[in-house]
Amino acid sequence: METIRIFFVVLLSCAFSVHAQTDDFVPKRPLWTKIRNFMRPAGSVSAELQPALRIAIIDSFTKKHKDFDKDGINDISHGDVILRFLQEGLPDAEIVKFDIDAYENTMAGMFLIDQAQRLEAELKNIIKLIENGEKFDAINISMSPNEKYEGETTPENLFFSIDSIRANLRRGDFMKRAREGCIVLIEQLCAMGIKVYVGAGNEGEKGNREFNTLGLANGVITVGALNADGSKAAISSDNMLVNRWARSVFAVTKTDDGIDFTGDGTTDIPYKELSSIEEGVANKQAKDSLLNVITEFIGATSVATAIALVEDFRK
Ligand SMILES: [Ca+2]
Ligand SMILES: [Ca+2]
Repeated sequence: METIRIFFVVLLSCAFSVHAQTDDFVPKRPLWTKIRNFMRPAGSVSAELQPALRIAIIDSFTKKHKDFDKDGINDISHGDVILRFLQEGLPDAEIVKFDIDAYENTMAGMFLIDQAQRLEAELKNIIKLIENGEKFDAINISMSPNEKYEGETTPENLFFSIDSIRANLRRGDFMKRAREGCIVLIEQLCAMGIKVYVGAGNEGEKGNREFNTLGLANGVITVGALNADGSKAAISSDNMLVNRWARSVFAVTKTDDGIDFTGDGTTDIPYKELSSIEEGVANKQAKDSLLNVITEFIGATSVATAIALVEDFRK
């Protein structure tokens, strides 16, 4: 194989050295395009160009989710909130976004209507990229396609019911089958040595009647949420699948030009991106007008998931 590749490299460089002056050379000769694509499949990045640390984040990036200025209009997507924690925690990492909203208004979107179906599609995309030579060290999945506890299964014995729960998922409707599909793909990624982080889910205050099915995958890191003082957060799901706990609650404060929601004092969303602030309003005015209405803190297992990943990869 290597010999064939070297042969093509030589062949290709000869071809380009002869025809380099002809701008439209490649488009008029699709054969060369085919050879070039063989040499470097679409989407691949050569190993020497890749940064030391490469993280995938699968989340919702198109739909706005969080309303910071409490005017009833959301200001930022769920994915962008989580992304910010990863970027600040691992400033040297390359973080690649996989947007589950991207299927909206597409042909695929007609079939991928459930969140787990979209997640399954993105996990398949990541595996394809890896097969094409891309590297990922970790995957952040701050999503929880939940299932209800059934029969004798409780948070305290959930671990021992994994086989029977998964058998039920396989026999279930398209949404249940997508959950099992995600579990299989996550196990495949874990077996490649990639650390996959999923949130435990936010079922704590609701009585832990549901659990995140992604936590059923062998090798996955399922993260529960802690308060700032290290105690378990009431909102966090808590069950036998949770094998990691991380801080999830961070104060939201005002900076000179926006809002800091990661607790480090740097701006994470500028005032001008908040829905209540009209463009052109001075920062000072924006700051004052938000004085009493701003959300006080942010926190859920989705944040804890990113924090656990950051803690594990921070040098
Ligand atoms: Ca708003
Ligand atoms: Ca910040």
